[in-house]
This record gives sequence, C-alpha cells and structure tokens, in this order.
Amino acid sequence: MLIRTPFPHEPQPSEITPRSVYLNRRSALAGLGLAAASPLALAQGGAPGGGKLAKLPGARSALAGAMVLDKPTAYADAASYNNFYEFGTDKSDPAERAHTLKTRPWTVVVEGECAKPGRYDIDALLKLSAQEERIYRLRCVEGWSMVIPWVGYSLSELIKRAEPTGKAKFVEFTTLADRAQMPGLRSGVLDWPYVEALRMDEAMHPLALLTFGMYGEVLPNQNGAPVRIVLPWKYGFKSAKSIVKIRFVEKQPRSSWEQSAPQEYGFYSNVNPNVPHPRWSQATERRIGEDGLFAKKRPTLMFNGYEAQVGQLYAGMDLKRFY
Ligand SMILES: Nc1nc2c(c(=O)[nH]1)N[C@H]1C(S)=C(S)[C@@H](COP(=O)(O)O)O[C@H]1N2
Ligand SMILES: [Mo]
Repeated sequence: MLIRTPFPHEPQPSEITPRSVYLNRRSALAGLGLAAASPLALAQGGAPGGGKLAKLPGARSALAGAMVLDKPTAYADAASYNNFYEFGTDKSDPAERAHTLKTRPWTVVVEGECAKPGRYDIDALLKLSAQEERIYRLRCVEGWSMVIPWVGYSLSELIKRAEPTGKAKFVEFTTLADRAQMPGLRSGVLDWPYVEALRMDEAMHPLALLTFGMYGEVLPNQNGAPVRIVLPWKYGFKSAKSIVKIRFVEKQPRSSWEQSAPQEYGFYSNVNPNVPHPRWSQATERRIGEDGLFAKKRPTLMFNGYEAQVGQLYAGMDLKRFY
C-alpha cells in the first residue's frame, strides 16, 4: 500500500493548466514586469527574460541537439508554473514562496569516488567553464512540457576536473534541505533532501547541463537557483534543483521519487511515449502556453526528441524494465 501520494496532482487535463489560477498569476507577474514575451519578439527568435535578475549571457551552443527549433515558452510561464516541492506541491507555490531561498553564499561539495574532491563556491563554479545558451525541451512526467533557453555548461566539465576513480559508476545530486528557507520540508510528501542520480555515462553526456541561468539571466529561485541540473531527455524530476552536493558512488543510488513510489518512478526515467506511467499514458503532452481552446496535445517523442544524441547510451536495454 502506498502511504504517500506520488505527484498528488494526477494529470487530469483540467489540472495540467489550471487556467483561472494561472491567468491571475500571469497578470500579477505582468505587474512585476514579468509579462510574457510578445508574439513578435518570439517569432524573431528572441526569448526575453523577466528583466529583474542579473544578466547571465551564454554563447549559442554548437552542440548537436542543443538548440531545438521549438518556440521558447514565455518567461512568465517558465518562472511561474513550477515543480519544486521544497516550496509546496502547487504549481504556483515555488514562485510565491522561493524568495526565502538564500543563494549566496552557496557551496557545492564534490565528493566520493574521485581523486580531486572539492568545495566550490558558486561564483567560482559559475566561471569554471564557458557559459552556453541551450534551448531544451523539458517534459514533466505529469504530461506537460516547456521549451526553455537555459544557460550553463556541460556537467562533464566539472566531472572531469574531479577525476572520478574506476569505482565511480554513478553520480548523485543532492538538493539543499533547510527548513528555515524551504516551507515544503514540513510536508512528508518526499523524504528530504531531494536526491537524484545518473549513471556515469549519462552524466558525462554533453547534453547534461550544469545550469546557472535561463533566458539570459541567472535562474529565478523557483527554477532551482543558484545551480541545478537539466537533463532534456529525461522526465523533469531527474533535473534536481538548487544542488549542494555531487557525489560519485559505486552502487546505484535510490532517487527520491523512486524511494517514494518505485512502481511509478524508475531510476532511468527516460522520456518514453511507449511506456505509460501505471496511472496515465505518456504518449502525448501539453505544451505550456499552447492551452487555448483549440490547442492540440503534442505527441511525446522518444527520449523527448533527443534519441539521435542519447539513444546509444541505452542500446540493448529493455526500456520497459529499466523505466
Ligand atoms: N529539488 C527539487 N528539484 C526538482 C523538483 C523538486 O520538487 N525539487 N521537481 C522536479 C520536477 S518534477 C520538474 S518537472 C522540474 C521542473 O523544473 P522547472 O520548474 O524549472 O520547470 O524540476 C525538477 N527538479
Ligand atoms: Mo516533473
């Protein structure tokens, strides 16, 4: 029997985008200068940020698959419709509450099976490698998706510097867990801290992004400031936010969602339209921002459209078993 309710908001279409709540939120954001980008600006390829946070420009990435052509989601949507359970389980909670997160000073500890462990101050980590802009699809396991211009550099840049040993088979990411800053920790919806992990070859894949910004600015707190992981071919929950620890380990770690409901959330969690979640299909998705009266759902793509880049990592694996 399940004691906890995983993803309590099972994705009924009406819940995927609670329009009334959402439109109110949007007009509130507009008042703060976080208005949605104009259609013209988007058509011209621009994806402006909110204009309130420090600029963090990145050079256009030259990596294959790093700049999807889909129209970026409006900043106001990407910064107000969030999953960050440390701040509550409603989509609007993180934007309303994450102002209590202190992102300076901030240290990321790199430890475990490596020759060069370290403690990186966030501002040093930011400069460790050149910042790139990458436009990635993000597909939530709940059935919605966004397209976000992230800013960061490949996680492999940091991993290489740590010189993992031969025993390092997996990399584990840990989110901050501070009750004083994160009101959601009072709820037992997950075991805190939020933990995620990757196999070493997944973590070394150049598309795995150590992410410091979005839309040319530093990350808003609700999107995982000051540093998070973004893994475009996996369901959104694999992309841990506001991380404080990166640990190399020999044994496959148990991620928080796996721990909470192993039948529903596997270690791999690669986006896969052919493997339904036990309680709902994963074959289609609703793109946030396309939720008008006549908006059609989009077919979900294998590996979220990144099969050419990452398919090889899973060659020969039974993806129904290793979901
Ligand atoms: N620490 C932490 N990281 C997290 C989550 C969370 O609740 N806590 N939610 C995940 C889920 S379910 C998704 S879909 C993405 C959402 O990222 P976004 O809000 O930047 O779009 O963050 C992921 N990272
Ligand atoms: Mo998600």
